[in-house]
Amino acid sequence: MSSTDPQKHFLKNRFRLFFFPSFFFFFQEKIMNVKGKVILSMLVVSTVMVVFWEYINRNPEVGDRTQKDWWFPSWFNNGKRPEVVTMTGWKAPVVWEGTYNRAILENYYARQKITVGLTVFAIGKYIEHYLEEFITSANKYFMVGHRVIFYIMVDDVSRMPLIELGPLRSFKVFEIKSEKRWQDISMMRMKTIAEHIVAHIKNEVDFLFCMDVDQVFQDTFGVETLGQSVAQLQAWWYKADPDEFTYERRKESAAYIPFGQGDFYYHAAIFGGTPTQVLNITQECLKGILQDKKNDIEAEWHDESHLNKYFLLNKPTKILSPEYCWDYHIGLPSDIKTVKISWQTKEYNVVRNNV
Ligand code: 5GW
Ligand code: MN
Repeated sequence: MSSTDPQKHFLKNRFRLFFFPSFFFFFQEKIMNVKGKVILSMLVVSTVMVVFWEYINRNPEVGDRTQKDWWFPSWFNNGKRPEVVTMTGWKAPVVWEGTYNRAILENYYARQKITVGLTVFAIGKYIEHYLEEFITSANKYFMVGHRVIFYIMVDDVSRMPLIELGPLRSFKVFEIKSEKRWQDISMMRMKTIAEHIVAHIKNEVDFLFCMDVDQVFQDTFGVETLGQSVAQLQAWWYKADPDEFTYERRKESAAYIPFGQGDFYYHAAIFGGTPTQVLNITQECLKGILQDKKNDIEAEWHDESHLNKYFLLNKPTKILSPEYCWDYHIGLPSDIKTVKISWQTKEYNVVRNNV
């Protein structure tokens, strides 16, 4: 797995490119003996080789981030998206269709031999209602060509649907006890995910995503989504002003975000990152949830309110555009080029029998 700092990497390349050639030109007239020429040409050749080697092994995301300064040919920065926000104020990429080069990224991550985990919960009627379609579509579109482990949490393993997975895919099923209230089913996922990361997931995967089950993969959800700490833009709010967001606005809640603050409204249906980062996300959200319980308050949008508070304080290193989790009830505006995951219709009367 790579931990290259793209910024440092970039400066290093610049130094090599600009410093060495000027050095050669300055001494060109003085060093005219054969020995000098040989050394000089060896230096030139080795410099060219080093630059070439660095070019081959560069972090593929550098090209996406340093849009103006990059000295490689502009054909590398293919297809930008000027009509949408593709970079945050803290310089994290917002991944939209057309802002990445999949072939280069695939090549890079294939050499890292990564394993990606995906946690999903199906409790009660959600097993029959959503699980099979979620896993079947994930099998087809999630990180194709890379090792994937699905972590499936159900309240009754005997009702697990039979699903045949493709090569490089495997799954682990865990039986967890159901919470009485649906709000708690949703919120206590944070606790279960944290426990499983500590117990085994941290040793099994390089990256981990956590997703709602009531959605279906429609198109490639690939390595362009990988990062240290990854958040998903909520489809209904991606163009709204932060003061309109449905953040928790009561001071008494741990999820409180005052008006005038906030970057984006993140969707709790998808978040991810490295196991260490996801552990921190889930532990911090759980802390907030438990503190609220102690103070007899519940955030307006439950775990999602706490996740939004977390990402306000700990900025995500990558954000996924609403193309990654789209609700067709909005329609299909031109911003949305390819829908990678779509929401399932909410049939609350069918699936929600508990209060
Ligand atoms: C049931 C009734 C109301 C709300 C949630 C549930 C519920 C959620 C459930 O009965 N079983 C279950 O497994 N869940 C898990 O929590 C699913 O993984 C689900 O995707 C996640 C969040 O609940 P959602 O998807 O119903 O919530 P929203 O915010 O997408 O409407
Ligand atoms: Mn959902």
